Amino acid sequence: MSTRGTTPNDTNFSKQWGLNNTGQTVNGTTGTPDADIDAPEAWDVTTGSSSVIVAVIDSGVDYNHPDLSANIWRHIGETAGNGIDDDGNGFTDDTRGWDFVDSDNDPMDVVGHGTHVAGIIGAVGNNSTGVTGVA
Ligand SMILES: [Ca+2]
Ligand SMILES: [Ca+2]
Ligand SMILES: [Ca+2]
Ligand SMILES: [Ca+2]
Repeated sequence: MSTRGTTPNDTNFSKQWGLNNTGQTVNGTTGTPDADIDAPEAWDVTTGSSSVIVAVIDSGVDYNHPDLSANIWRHIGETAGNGIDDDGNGFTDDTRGWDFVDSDNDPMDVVGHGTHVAGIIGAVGNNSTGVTGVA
């Protein structure tokens, strides 16, 4: 049980069984109480830090998603759109990561899975919108 009651105000948080399962009904199915990762209890300790960078290797990410864009990593060592690999890491203009399928600098998600995974990790929490990420 969360002692400080750290729960976010995101509109769909109550549907996120994996984070906090109180036996609530989601889409007609009743959950199993406490079959979750005890996220509110963890958030009593910390809600994460913007200094922690998490890489998601998946189908890409919708970096413009309204519940993700504020938390999307930006490569400060790379100048966008100048056609130069400014930081010398082998990838030109990789300001948001790299698309290894198309070999370009636009990792926009084409199927949605990567965006879903990124949201589980880093959707903006407590912004009265959508879901909340673990961090
Ligand atoms: Ca729990
Ligand atoms: Ca680069
Ligand atoms: Ca560049
Ligand atoms: Ca949110």
